[in-house]
Amino acid sequence: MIPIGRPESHREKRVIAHIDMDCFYVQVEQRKNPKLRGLPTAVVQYNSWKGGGLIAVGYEARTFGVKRSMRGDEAKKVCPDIHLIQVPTARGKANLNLYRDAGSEVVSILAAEGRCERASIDEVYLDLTDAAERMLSEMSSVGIQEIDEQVIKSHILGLPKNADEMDKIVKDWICKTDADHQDKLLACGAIIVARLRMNVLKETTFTCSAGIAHNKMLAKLASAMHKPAQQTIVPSSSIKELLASFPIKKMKQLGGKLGVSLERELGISFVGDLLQYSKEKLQDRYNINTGTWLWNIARGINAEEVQGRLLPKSHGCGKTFAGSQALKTAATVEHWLNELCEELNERIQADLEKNKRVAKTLTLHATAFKSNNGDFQKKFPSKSCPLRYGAAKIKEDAFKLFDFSLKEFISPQGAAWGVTSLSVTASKFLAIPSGTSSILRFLSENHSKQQSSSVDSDELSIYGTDLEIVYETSPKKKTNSSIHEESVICRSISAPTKCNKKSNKIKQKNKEACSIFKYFHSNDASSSILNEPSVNEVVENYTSSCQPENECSVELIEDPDCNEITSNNQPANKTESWKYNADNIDLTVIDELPLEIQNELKEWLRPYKQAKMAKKYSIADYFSPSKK
Ligand code: DCP
Repeated sequence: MIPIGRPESHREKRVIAHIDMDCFYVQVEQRKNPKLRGLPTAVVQYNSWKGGGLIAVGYEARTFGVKRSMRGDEAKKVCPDIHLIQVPTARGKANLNLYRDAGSEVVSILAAEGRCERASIDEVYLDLTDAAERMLSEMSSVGIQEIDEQVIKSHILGLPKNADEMDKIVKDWICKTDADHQDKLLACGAIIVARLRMNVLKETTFTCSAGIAHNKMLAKLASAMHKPAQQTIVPSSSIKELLASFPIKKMKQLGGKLGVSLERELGISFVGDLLQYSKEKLQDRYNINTGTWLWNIARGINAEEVQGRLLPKSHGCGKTFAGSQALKTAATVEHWLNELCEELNERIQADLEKNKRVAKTLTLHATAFKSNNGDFQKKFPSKSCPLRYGAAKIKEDAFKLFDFSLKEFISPQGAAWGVTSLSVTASKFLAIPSGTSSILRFLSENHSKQQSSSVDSDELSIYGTDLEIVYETSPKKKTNSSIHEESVICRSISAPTKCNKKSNKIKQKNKEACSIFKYFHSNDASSSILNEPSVNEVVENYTSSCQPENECSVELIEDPDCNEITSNNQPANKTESWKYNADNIDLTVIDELPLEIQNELKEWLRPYKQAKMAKKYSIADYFSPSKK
């Protein structure tokens, strides 16, 4: 996806580092078995055909010509002494937990100096602007005195290349007192990054490489330029030269169709070649955003912020079934989906326990072929639905998603098919409220008082204890699915048996209530924490939320491709849901709540945080049954 093509004006002097671990899986294996250190080593995929596909190649093996595109047998030919380590396996597929955990160790060390974004299993962006500014102001009187050897080994783009005097050239650049402010900040960034890299080495034994620049794009390009265990600095004055010879295909976003179009239609080979086109021309040829983004990257402009994110954005479990292994029956697909969903469930449960966050969306991706017609370009559609915790539910929903997609894939005539890869992903993570007075607890207590309800508030909490309560505003309806038969659903995280005992009671108590619960429940996408409609319900809700006349801002599916799940078998069984346009809520009522709750609410209501109206209502108005 092309990032938003924004100008970079407000923080031109940012100091951004991109840290990339060197031959990461190999280093992890070498730490596990130190005898492998210094020896040619590669990590191979689980599939052992022709010695398994190489997925990580150590630098010693690279000197023999071993490449990631090779299979183990081929690597043995060019490097007979190579040590091939097989990726650990579980449930008949690769288990990457060892590497993920090692990546987390590194992130926790790197996060010490500034905003840190975990970009992949072994890559991190850091925004070191504040740390560099601090260092610069501390040094302003005395200048940079001592420089670590690692800093002196930095590569600084645009400096004369004289191997004999490189140390002196770099040292002079780092310590230059009359350098401009931007370069001084980069010099401080380089010192900080060298220190962080040393810390990573000391604490984990891993080496990494880094790029230090004024934005993420340039930092990323630079980190790959000198590996392993080196760092590269991109002063503003060097950007033009760097991009003039930087192949567009090496830019992450230009590896696909857009890159091909630039090459074929505009004759562009290097990023700098784009300079010959005006912004208007690029916008006309592509679209406003892509055109602006292309115009910007030609000049090394990139305003993307480093996201403060130490945790992975999503968890995905997948497996490929190449050649004769392709899955050709629903039963084999179900078998593998079960395995993948088991693993996904374990990972999101561990994530929930450790990081106190829940995933909102389950997505099923697959690649497949079909036998009947020439439409072999047709992709197997990816589908999403709200994620319901629990292995059985995930399996059930994943299989339904697969079923929907398959029907679409083989329509209209139907055909024999084969699946060559399958994956399930949990994404759109949301922090769960911390502390004892969660919004639900607070509201439930107040609500209970107002309704003279005897619902035991100890049982109303999000994840905090055992139970979750979900309020459904619609009259009970029948679906083909057996997933949701109750209009109030209790969900148990740790004690399933307690769940159903009180559901009918609670259901009765809250049946007619029109409370702020429902407002939050139906207007905020995060309400999927509370309610997890089945895939069938999503079909209905999603279909209805796509109607242009529907004012409701509830969107149960957030599939970026707006990948509609069609409800082939579903009657248009519309439920009456609580639809409250966020613009019609007087958000100033939030000020009446305790501060902790206010903060929590503001997080939930982030998209609507601008209060649009003068204060007219009180919080009590939203509790009133007549308010509906
Ligand atoms: N990886 C994988 N399959 C791929 C590519 C990578 O499983 N097709 C894994 C193994 C790598 C890790 O991801 O060790 C990081 O990938 P990188 O592309 O960053 O490559 P390396 O870290 O292995 O090497 P380099 O030092 O070139 O970055």
